[in-house]
Amino acid sequence: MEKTLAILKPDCVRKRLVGAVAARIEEAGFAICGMRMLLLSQRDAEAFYQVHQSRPFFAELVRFMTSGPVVVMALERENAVAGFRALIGATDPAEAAEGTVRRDFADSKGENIVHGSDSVANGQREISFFFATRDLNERILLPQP
Ligand code: 3AN
Repeated sequence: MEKTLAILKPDCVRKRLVGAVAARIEEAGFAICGMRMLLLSQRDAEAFYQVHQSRPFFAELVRFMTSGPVVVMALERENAVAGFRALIGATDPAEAAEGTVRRDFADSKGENIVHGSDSVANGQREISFFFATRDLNERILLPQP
């Protein structure tokens, strides 16, 4: 089954929206196979967002992502990567479709509540950045809805 990585960003935790966002994730049919809360170090944030290192917003992105705890989730569903990006909406909440997580909860392009992997290959890479294989509960171990 396809997997994707979600990060509930520091703004999501600060606004006490972890439960609301997790509910939307589960309502959209995703199984949570792994979940933990952690504070990203500067080094981890730089490594995780390495592809963006030459972008003008890189320093701001790293500063924000290390500004408080995040919740990382490994999610599983058919078409998980595209389905999750549809659920969260466009990067800029002003451009995100109605009913999406970012449209409803995010303040700006930078502080946009949630991260979702942008391809299946990146999803696998990003999940292994945060989770050991033994920490992932495959869907077969989770009760079906
Ligand atoms: P997405 O998270 O929707 O895939 P990307 O890959 O374009 O968006 O950007 C990665 C992250 O960088 C975004 N989640 C966002 O928080 C941040 N970001 C993107 N554009 C900007 C910007 N103009 N200013 C500040 N942060 C930005």
